[in-house]
Amino acid sequence: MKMQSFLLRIVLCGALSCALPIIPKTDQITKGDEQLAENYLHNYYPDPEGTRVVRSINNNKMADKIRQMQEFFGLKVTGQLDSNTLDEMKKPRCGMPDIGEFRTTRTLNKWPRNHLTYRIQNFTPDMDHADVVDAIERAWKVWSDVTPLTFTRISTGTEDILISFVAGYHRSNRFDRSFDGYGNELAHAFYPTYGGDAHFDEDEYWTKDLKGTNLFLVAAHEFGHVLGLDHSNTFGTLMYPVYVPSNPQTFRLHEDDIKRIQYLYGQPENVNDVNVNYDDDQLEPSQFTTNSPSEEPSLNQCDPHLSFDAVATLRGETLFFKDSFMWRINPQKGNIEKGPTSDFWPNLKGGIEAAYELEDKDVLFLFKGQKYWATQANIIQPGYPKNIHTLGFPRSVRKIDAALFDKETKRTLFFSGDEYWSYNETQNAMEDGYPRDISSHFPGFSSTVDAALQHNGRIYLFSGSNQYEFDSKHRRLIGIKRNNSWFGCQ
Ligand SMILES: *[C@@H]1O[C@H](CO)[C@@H](O)[C@H](O)[C@H]1NC(C)=O
Ligand SMILES: CC(=O)N[C@H]1CO[C@H](CO)[C@@H](O)[C@@H]1O
Ligand SMILES: [Zn+2]
Ligand SMILES: [Zn+2]
Repeated sequence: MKMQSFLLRIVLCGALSCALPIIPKTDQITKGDEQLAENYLHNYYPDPEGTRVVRSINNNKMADKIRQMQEFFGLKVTGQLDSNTLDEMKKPRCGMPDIGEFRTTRTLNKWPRNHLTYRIQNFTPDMDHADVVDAIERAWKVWSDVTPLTFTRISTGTEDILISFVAGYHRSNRFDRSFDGYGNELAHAFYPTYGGDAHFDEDEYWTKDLKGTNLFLVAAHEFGHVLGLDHSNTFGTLMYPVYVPSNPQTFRLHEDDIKRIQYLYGQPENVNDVNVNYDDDQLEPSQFTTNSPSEEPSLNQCDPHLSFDAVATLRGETLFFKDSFMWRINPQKGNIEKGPTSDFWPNLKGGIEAAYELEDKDVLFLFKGQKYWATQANIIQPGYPKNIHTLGFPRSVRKIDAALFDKETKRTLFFSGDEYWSYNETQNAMEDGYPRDISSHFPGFSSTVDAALQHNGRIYLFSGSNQYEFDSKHRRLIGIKRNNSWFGCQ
């Protein structure tokens, strides 16, 4: 019997209380473990729609979530609740998700000003007041040391950030939340757009040292969320979701956390004051450092020589990909946002080479080398990445340069080298008679395509810093444009 169906049997039997097969002791999964895993994945690996995936009902989806979680923590990716995975799930951690919709809805991911106030609403009986105040102050200092931000404690008036100790079910301005008693979830916080408050589970035993849960360490992490950071999968960073007890006296912020917070707020005003002599050799490179926000200043959307790697629509916005960054243009709001691709898809590390959206299915496809992903907003769909050859490309095709979905004819065009293919999305098959020569079917175009888009009855082929605009029905060249009007540049 394959392991997967074996596990499925255990689960179904557990639910229906039929006779259990003999389970090897090491892999024994109790009903409690199952429930814990279900809650864990629901909370930290949420579905965009917020639907709960129940293991016994939807085993495939559950296995996909387990895989996502295993990938995040660098565990062996099995899609099964093995003992290492369960052990990881039982560790005390932060209540914020490791992946999730919150990334897409976060239109404003930082505070609009640098001087912020906070109020400590109540105190934990576990510690002296003065020790609580001290731990909170030092937790803010972790972030103010490396940014131009300042944090001032107030006891009356309207604060920016409210800090509370609460147990069990509680309400906060817009959300009902529940803490889970002692252990597991220790605290959670709200991103700047959601008010920026921080809640600590009163059912923990909070301490200034490591006898209980160290308040300073947890607060410093939560304040990272309050400032707009999400979780890092690099062990050793402050924004790693699991609580790792370490000496609070010798605490040093990880290079990765520094890069990410400075990406949002910049460096402190007086850089000389900062003691950031980190030994680079000892730091593991992470997904976020590979995405290197430091490249950012060199990418100016109004640079007339700028070229793009991929262009696609997504839910009414237009996305332009370049290296590890992307711009999102929202025509309704008229605003342009720029950020690391990893803000949206932490596992993709940028380098997207082609992209297209199927609006009807609300799916965006992203291509990189021989792999491609289907994503719904920022959630990578189960079963991906797949190999591009499953789409019907010959082995000689090593990568896709560009893709577009032509809404008029309901087919997807893929460009690679000097040829293009037409794919029938209804049949899920390449159409006969392809590949064709790009230059003979897009008269006037004699180059390779970097990025492609269909928009308002026009096909745009991007090549270098030029855009070739075609009438999508007749493939008539309307014009060659070298303009950044997509970005409203002067
Ligand atoms: C795609 O396939 C379907 C089903 O065979 C067919 O009805 C449709 O016309 C095809 N679309 C294109 C654009 O060829
Ligand atoms: C002034 C000008 O030519 N603007 C065009 C620039 O490119 C976009 C997209 O191709 C067009 O929509 C503009 O009309
Ligand atoms: Zn967290
Ligand atoms: Zn709360």
